[in-house]
Amino acid sequence: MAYENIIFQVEDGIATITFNRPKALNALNDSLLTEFSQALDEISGNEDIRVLILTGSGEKSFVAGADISELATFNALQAKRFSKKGRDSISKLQELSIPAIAAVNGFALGGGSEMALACDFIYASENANFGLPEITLGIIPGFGGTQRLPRLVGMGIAKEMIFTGKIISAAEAREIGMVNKVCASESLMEEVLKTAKNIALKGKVSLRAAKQTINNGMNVDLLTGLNIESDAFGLCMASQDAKEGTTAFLEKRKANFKGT
Ligand code: CO8
Repeated sequence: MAYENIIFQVEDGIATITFNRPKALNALNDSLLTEFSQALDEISGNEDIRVLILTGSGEKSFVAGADISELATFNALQAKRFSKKGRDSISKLQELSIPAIAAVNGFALGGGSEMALACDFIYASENANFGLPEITLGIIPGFGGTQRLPRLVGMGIAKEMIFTGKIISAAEAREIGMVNKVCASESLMEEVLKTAKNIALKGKVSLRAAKQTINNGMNVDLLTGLNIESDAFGLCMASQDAKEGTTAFLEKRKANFKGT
C-alpha cells in the first residue's frame, strides 16, 4: 500500500510509522488519519510484526496537533466526523495487540500528545515538548487527551495542563510520569529500537495478555482487575510459549518463543 502522509516500514518484526508532513510539523489532517488507520490494519493483519514504533519526520516535530488550517474550514458536522475519525484511529492504536512505543522527537502538541498517550509508553528526545494547547484555540482536546492524560499523570496535573494549555519540556514530562525516558536527539531511535528489540524477543501470547490485562484493568475495580489477570494467566499457561519459556528455564537455555 502506497502512503503519502506517513512512512510505513517493517524490519525484523518491528514496524515503524513516521508521520511525514514536515512542512506542517507533521500536523494530523484527514488524509493522514485515513492512512494511519490503514497502516494499523496492515499491522493487525501481519502476525510477524511484534512491536510498533511511532515517530515524526524531521528533527523539529513528532506531531504539532490536528491540522489547524484544515480544522478552521470545518463546520460542526465535519468537525464531529474528524474528531470521530481521530478518536477511532487512536483507539485502534491503543487496542493493537502488540506493544506500541512513541518516539517523540520534537513537538507533541494537542493531537500529537494524544497520539503519544495512546501508545504503551513514551521515549522522548531532549528537545521534545508536550502539551494540550487546545484551550488557547477555544476548543478542548478531542482525541482522548482529557481521558488518557489524567489516567497517566493524575487529575490535578492533567487539569492544570489542559486549563492553561501550557507546553512542558521533555524533562518536565519525565518528572510527571508522562515520559519513561529522555534521550539525546541523535540517540532517540537507537534507544527506542533497543527496547523494541528486547520486547520483540518475548512471547507474543504473554505480551498480548499483559497489554490487554493492564488496559482492561485500568477501568475496573481492583477485584475485577485481579479476576481479569487470573483468567489471562490461565490462558497464558495453556500456550506453547509458556511451555517453551518454563522448559527453557529448566534446561538453562534461552527461550525461543513461537507466538502460539
Ligand atoms: N496545523 C497546521 N499547520 C501547522 C501546525 C498545525 N497544528 N503547527 C504548525 N504548522 C505549520 C505552520 O503553520 C508553519 O507553516 P508555514 O511555514 O506554511 O507558515 C509550519 O508548520 C512551521 O510552524 P511555525 O512557523 O509555527 O514553527 P515555530 O517553530 O515558530 O512554532 C509551534 C512551532 C510552537 C509548534 C507552532 O507551530 C504551533 O503553535 N503550532 C500549533 C500547535 C497547536 O496548537 N496544536 C494543537 C492543535 S489542535 C488539536 O490538536 C486538537 C486535536 C483534537 C481535534 C478534534 C477535532 C475536532
